Amino acid sequence: MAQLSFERKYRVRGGTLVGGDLFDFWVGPFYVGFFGITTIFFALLGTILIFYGASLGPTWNPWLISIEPPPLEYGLSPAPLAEGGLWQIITICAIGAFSSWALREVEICRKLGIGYHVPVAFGAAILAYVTLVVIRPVLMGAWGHGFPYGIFSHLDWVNNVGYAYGNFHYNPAHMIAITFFFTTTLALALHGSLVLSAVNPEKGKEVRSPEHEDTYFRDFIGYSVGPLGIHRVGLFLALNAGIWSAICIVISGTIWFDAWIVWWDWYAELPFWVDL
Ligand code: UQ2
Repeated sequence: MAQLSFERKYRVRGGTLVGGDLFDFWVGPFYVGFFGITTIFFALLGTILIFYGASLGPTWNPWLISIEPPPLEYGLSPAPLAEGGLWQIITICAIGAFSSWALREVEICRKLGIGYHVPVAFGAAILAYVTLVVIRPVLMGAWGHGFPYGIFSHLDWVNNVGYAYGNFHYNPAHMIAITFFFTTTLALALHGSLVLSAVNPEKGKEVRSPEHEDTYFRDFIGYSVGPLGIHRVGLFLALNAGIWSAICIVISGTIWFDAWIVWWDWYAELPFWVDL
């Protein structure tokens, strides 16, 4: 079905989670919905507050602007606006905007009668962010453990937190997360190149079918995961990259306090050689 007539057929009322028909409309190509309105509200308010915070700070250099979380002394209480209170409200706006965006995705899925894979996948990214700025700070007892909202400042935060546990690359969950990030790029490179190789034949030649793609990999490595399977593999790898990232940071400072290299002492302490 042609794109335009398909969209005319499926752009119908219904499937909303809240608000009934009230926000059930499109603006140009964009579905709005209740959560479109809340997305715009939180995103706009958060952005305005970032600019306000920048106006209180020492610089307009976009690389150096930074909205800092409250000092650790404030614990988990609300802080004055200029001392981390802005960071707290901006964090609420960010979570409000991300969650609204995910729920707008859900409403679009419901309208079309498709699965919820996209909002679930976005949920893994939201989980990683919420782990950094809510779950871990709450477990550690201070909003000051969240990361600052600035381009260079958040890089400095990652650097400093990493070295607070010796060398973060010894964190086993961090190792697993990195392995999933790298494997995600491997899978997408294999998939993207394979699809393009089949659908972009030499001039004048026919587009090749998914069977050609299967046969390529069977000839090559004796196995093809299949044109549907590769997308299952891809989603699995990408979700795990985000989830293990969240795990690797949330265990640091909550259940593990030492340098991460010390964690590997269990290996030296195995019974086979501990008494040698
Ligand atoms: C495949 C297939 C595709 C693909 C790719 C494969 C026809 C178009 C890339 C090959 C993938 C394999 C063997 C699994 C790779 C696993 C990891 C963990 C990287 O068979 O079906 O569809 O795009």
